[in-house]
Amino acid sequence: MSIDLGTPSVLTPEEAERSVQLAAPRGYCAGVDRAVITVEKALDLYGAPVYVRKQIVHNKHVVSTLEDRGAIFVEELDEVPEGATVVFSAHGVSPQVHADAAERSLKTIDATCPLVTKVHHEARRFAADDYDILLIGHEGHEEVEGTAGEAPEHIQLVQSPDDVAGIVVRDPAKVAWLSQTTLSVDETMETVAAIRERFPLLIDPPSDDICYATQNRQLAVKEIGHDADLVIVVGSGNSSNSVRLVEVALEAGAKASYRVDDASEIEEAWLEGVTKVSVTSGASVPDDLVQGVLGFLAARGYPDAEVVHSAEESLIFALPPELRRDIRAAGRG
Ligand code: 2E4
Ligand code: SF4
Repeated sequence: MSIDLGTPSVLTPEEAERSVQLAAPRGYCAGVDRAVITVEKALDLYGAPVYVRKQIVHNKHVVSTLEDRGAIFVEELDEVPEGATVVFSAHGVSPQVHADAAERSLKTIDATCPLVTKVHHEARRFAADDYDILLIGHEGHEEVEGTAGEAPEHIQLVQSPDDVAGIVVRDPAKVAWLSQTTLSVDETMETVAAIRERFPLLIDPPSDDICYATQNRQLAVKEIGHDADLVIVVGSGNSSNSVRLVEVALEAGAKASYRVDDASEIEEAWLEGVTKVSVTSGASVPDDLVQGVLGFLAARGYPDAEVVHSAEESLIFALPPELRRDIRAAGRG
């Protein structure tokens, strides 16, 4: 009797050398976790629909999952019916948006990340002390609009070192800088250096504005990406921190790096001749999307991923106080 053992799988030398490294930390940060849970709990507590001003976080899968549960995402408050409940996104809003909501008798739940709120406080403090504030960030990004709205008459946007020559301030001895929370650390430091060259008395923020999660994800992608043939970053196209991870990977030495919303966007051609693949995700990305990418690689003969730990994270934020109060009042706390 002969037993069929099947065809022995013989790996080519190239296949045998293949590796996949997975960044840790990656994906959800404390502020995103809090914001997404805020919308979920608001839906449970008040019932659908719950309105959300702007995408709660910049991830199309998160948004569509919450839409399926009854959230309605709007661009501006005039799309929200009078008296309805509206959640403000993790990126923060200007005081004008709070005032508009009050005027329209909307019930508001503020899911702004506490680390964004911290930057708003810094803006108010420097403005109260009559500083000119140089806000490093990307024009049109919601976080920048919210922070700048705290003191529009004191704040001007600086996007890159190229903008520095054109800065006009009232008193070169009273200039401070702040930044968006999700920028490239290295690029921001270049911009700060250029600003400081023009204004040597420049005042720094009291603590880092680029948050711990952004910094850790950039550190992690450098570690797994500097010698990679390909770095796949999972995240949406409007997610600043996700887009930065592609740039940081390339800057660190990765031969190629692409951002995808999910595995369906990976192009087969990207894998041609690729031995070492590294994978990470932005702060607004649910991990099942990353697992989908690993599954895609496994189906093409890549081995299980090795998780590379670059930093430990344990921060958790309490839910917005206005939501906690309503949860308690409903006897669900
Ligand atoms: C709020 C502040 O700012 P970015 O475009 O990276 O936002 P995203 O929603 O992708 O990430 C979460 C977040 C939210 C980051 N900082
Ligand atoms: Fe907050 Fe940082 Fe997460 Fe943004 S990336 S939501 S600032 S913890």
